[in-house]
Amino acid sequence: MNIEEYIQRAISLAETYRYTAKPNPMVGAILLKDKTIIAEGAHELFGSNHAEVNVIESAKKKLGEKFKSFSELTLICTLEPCNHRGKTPPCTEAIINSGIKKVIIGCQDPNSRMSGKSIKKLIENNIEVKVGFCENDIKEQNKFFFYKHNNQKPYLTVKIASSSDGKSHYRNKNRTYITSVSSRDDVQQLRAQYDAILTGGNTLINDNPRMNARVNFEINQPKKILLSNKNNLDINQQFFQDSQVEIVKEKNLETVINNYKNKDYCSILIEAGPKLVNAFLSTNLVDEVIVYQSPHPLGPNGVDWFNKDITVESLGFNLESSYKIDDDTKKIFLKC
Ligand code: AOF
Ligand code: ZN
Repeated sequence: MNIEEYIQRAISLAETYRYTAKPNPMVGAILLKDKTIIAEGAHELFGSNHAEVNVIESAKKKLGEKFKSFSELTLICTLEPCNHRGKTPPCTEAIINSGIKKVIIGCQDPNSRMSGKSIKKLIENNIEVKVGFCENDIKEQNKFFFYKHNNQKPYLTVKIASSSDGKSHYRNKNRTYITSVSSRDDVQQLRAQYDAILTGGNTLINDNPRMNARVNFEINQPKKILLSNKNNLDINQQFFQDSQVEIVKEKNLETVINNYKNKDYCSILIEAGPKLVNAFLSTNLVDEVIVYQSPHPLGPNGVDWFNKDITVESLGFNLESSYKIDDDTKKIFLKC
């Protein structure tokens, strides 16, 4: 196997933990003696050991049996090891202390706290470092993480369910189901990918939503962000029952989103009614719009998503893909 093949293997190890590592990046690591894999590891769970620590710990069990000293081994890792004391101690320290003398890194960490600094630290400690293998795959795997650190803001997606005549719900009526059961299942998978779900006070009152991801695999549930300055919130509502809810009273949406610049949120899914959705779409903050479109109309008692003559395209988005989910159509639009 060549370096790229080992990195690809480490990318696959990392992928297993897509839903539990977030909002941290998925990272995989391998320890090699010559061409033999001695140990493998990944960042499995947000807040717990990083990949490098896991692989070193796993290799320690084979010390004396498969190798005599860590100086014989090469560490392969998909992302530049961290150099900070966050939820866990710095990986650079663990690498230096282990005695490893060669490190091969897929891609530099875009997080400004590491970005190149960890590589420098390893080199200063007489470790041979090679960087830059399968970078595009690593960036693609950690799309939201790279976006957040490169743009200083979380990736924002607006999701709406629309009737064939462009309506959101019936006037004066609680909760309208517009799309099929399969589309609603797809929304659960979508939610599972995001670090937070943002909604507004009206949706909370009208729909009594849970706004969690109901999927049949283990995930780090998205946090909930409620934009509302209502003082009479009913905290017994199911919305408040599971994952952590942050109530935000600030009205300026740029300020709201800017507040997440230094927080552990790389992606936010906005699921709200026409008022809040249009407010977001009139800013420059939204990166993606997903429309689940039903073939059925709501008619004159329905409330429009957009004012007359406004379409998602006219708001500055291009259709990226479109496909059927039962009789519904899922359309994904990206910012031009
Ligand atoms: C690594 N190996 O497996 C991962 C890294 O809050 P913490 O302590 O978990 O640190 C999170 C940051 O560490 C994250 O923003 C990213 O820069 C880096 N992730 N680094 O050495 C890993 N997951
Ligand atoms: Zn680390």
